[in-house]
Amino acid sequence: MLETEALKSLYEKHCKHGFQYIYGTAGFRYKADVLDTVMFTTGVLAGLRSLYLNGQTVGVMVTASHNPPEDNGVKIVEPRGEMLEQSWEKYATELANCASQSYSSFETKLQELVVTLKVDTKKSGGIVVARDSRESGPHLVSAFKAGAQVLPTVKIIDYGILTTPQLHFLTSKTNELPEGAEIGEQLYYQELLSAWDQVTDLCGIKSLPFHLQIDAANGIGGPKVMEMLSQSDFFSGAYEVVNADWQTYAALNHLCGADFVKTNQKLPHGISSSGNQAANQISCSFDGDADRIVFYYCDAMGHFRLLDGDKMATLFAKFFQDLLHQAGLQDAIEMVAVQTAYANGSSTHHLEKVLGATVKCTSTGVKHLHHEAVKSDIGIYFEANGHGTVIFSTKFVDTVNQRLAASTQDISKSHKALQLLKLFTKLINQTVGDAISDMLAVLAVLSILNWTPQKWDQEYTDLPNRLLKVSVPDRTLFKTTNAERQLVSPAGLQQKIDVLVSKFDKARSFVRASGTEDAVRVYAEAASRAQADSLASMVGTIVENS
Ligand code: G16
Repeated sequence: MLETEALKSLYEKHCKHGFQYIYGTAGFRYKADVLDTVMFTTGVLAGLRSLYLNGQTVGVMVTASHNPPEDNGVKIVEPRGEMLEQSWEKYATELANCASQSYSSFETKLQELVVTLKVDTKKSGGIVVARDSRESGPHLVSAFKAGAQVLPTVKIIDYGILTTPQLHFLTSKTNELPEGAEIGEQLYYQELLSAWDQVTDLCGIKSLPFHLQIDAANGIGGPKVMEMLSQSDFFSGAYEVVNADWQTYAALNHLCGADFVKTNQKLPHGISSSGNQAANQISCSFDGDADRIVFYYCDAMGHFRLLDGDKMATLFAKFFQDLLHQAGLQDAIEMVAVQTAYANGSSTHHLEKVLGATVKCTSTGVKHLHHEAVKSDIGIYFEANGHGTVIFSTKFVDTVNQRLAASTQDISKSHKALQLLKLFTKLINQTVGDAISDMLAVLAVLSILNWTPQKWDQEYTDLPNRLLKVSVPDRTLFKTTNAERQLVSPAGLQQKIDVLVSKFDKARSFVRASGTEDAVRVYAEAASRAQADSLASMVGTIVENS
């Protein structure tokens, strides 16, 4: 570790005083101009994490994902590509807030962490870092790298601009592949396209049954998805990318992208309703760092129809359930669908009552969903906002491989089902929700089932719902329990919500503080559009006045 003088000089160059940080739903996320200090301390902490894990490489992504262009943020990724171990969020927050107080407080906390965590600062470690396309990114990465220099034995690889899931993927590959292996974004494209080609070959799919429009939110997903699809003959002429202006900083997530489409329940800028009415047309929106995706189309009347994270969860649940039956694995392999309180009541009902699937509910944030999903052999986790993936256990992979090795009838339905199960473990980025990989997986499933977007949508009908953002003086006063479905503070507010909910049919509403934006979110669903809107607005009003 650096000597006091060098440490102090780096600290003084990069840290400012006075701001209080909290590690939120997806890391630290604030207006970019208050982030220098926490970038610096995250550099230190990522180094400590790597050393603590015996030198395994950890990832760091500088992004504010769906937030407006002036925001930014940072999150640490575990060696296998998962979100930072939750017990370390506390250390990350403490170190940042000590640095925000004074140099001596920072130094004391750093020494304390080194001792408590028994970190040997002479050993070597590694960090891979990337950023999304925001204007503040380069400056914040410099502050981060300065922090990482505090532990000179930790080497940094800077991948420049990537999508968040690419960074997760590369972090995991760095630890998985032997030293000297060529690891870069090309590996990501090759793995996904190779899985896609094998799936489509196996199923005799020669071309995409839809014309695909991709709204890239004017974020980094645009150039990356174009780079990947341009390498595929299969996709040639089959798609169009709109809102791909990632170099105009102010355009990021503006009137477009997954969050805009999901929250406003309407088409993004650049995608027209008339073009979306045909049965062979499907559109999707990424968010700013391409870790979320929602699909949509327009019905014959030109009405917008959303196919969100809940619809993806039910699509994958049906698909994998069918494959498990065909492969004779329905009793050997356990499958779970993990949702949050935002999941539409109809989707939960469909999963449980129609598909007979096990459903779990966790707090918002993929870190919580992922944690629950890993407990099963197939863990399908999606937030309604389109953030999610499917993960497969070692038992699942071993079972499928053993059955494949024992299967001699390679033209049988069960053999093909086993092959598909195996290939989907490659097509899906299991480290984290990934717009590009989820897009391919959904397109593959629809093509295999021979489903149109309309058919997918008709599986169940969403209860009308409304999501509102309410500004309050202090969102930290809003505390929840029961997977965020009930408020425990401010006192008495939940009782008022319950009274309102009881006045509507099939109604549900909850309130929680956002962990990525300075706002409180209000969700309401009910039997009709008018009821859902009224309930959301009434709950919003009592939140504002609380
Ligand atoms: C992040 C998280 C998601 C979460 C979303 C909103 O998404 O990764 O799991 O659903 O924030 O969280 P909150 O309601 O707490 O603001 P992203 O795409 O912005 O990284």
